[in-house]
Amino acid sequence: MGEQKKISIVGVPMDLGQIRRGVDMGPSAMRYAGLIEGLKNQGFQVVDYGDITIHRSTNGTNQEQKLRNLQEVIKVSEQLCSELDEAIQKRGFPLVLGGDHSISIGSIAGIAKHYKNLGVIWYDAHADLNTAETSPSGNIHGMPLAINLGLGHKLLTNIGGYSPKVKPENIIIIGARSIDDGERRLIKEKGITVFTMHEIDRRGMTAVMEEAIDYLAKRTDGVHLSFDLDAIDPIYAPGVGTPVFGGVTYRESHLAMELLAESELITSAEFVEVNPILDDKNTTADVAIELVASLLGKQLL
Ligand code: NNH
Ligand code: MN
Ligand code: MN
Ligand code: MN
Repeated sequence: MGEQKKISIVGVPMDLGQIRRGVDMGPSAMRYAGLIEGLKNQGFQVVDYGDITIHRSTNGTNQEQKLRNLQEVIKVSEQLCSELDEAIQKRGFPLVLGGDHSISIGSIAGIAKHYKNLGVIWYDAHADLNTAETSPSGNIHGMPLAINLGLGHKLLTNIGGYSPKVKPENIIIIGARSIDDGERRLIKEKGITVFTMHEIDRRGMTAVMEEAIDYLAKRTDGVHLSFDLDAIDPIYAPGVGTPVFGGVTYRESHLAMELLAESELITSAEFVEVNPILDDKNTTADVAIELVASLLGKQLL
């Protein structure tokens, strides 16, 4: 092997985008599972930037029902945005560890400014396309994809000082099986490509991934993978805040990561919603780091 490839890891122990505690322990759970050692054994140079500091308001202010913990989420997003901007300038492959999915607001803000036409693969049981108006929960972790499209509260869409971060035609959602009414409307209106569980069942993961890869390879100059562990069936990944049955299997997810590795399409990634408190041992973090390894080219032989 020639020059050693560098991976820049940033942990975001964020749980303010939803209401179940414990997802803030996601970065520790993945490190504890052996993420760093595994990547080093795979031949990577690993730079761990550690975790971003999350400031919580102790008096419970900002509990605005429609955008829970808005001010705190903004702060974390700005900080993550500049950390990733810096990591990319230092030529590392950004690997972000969540934290709930609201962290994607800051990560994509930091990453998208380095591309003219960033593609995004949103691997998730949910579409995360709500705004304050359509959200059934007020939880910001159900909104990051809309925010990255420039839809939602101005202070969130303008993280990093620009908006939008991604074009609707550069987004592919994979694994969806819980979509809210407002999200369904937005998907149709914007023409966002969604491979729901129906397409995965019917056509198989290989066909779905090949189509996604082919499509994004032709039209983007970089692709961010946003991997929500709740995309995987809770039988295999029980440690998530909003489990939805009937999900992608462990094997199918490995296959998806292997196909992405082979394509050399992915230029940054995040693994989110790992909640060790809700888990069976540390199973979900174990699964997550195995998937990271596959995404980054680990092979059996
Ligand atoms: N769609 C619901 C909401 O907006 C649930 C979102 N939960 C997630 N998204 N875990 O990935 O509140
Ligand atoms: Mn820059
Ligand atoms: Mn999500
Ligand atoms: Mn989800």
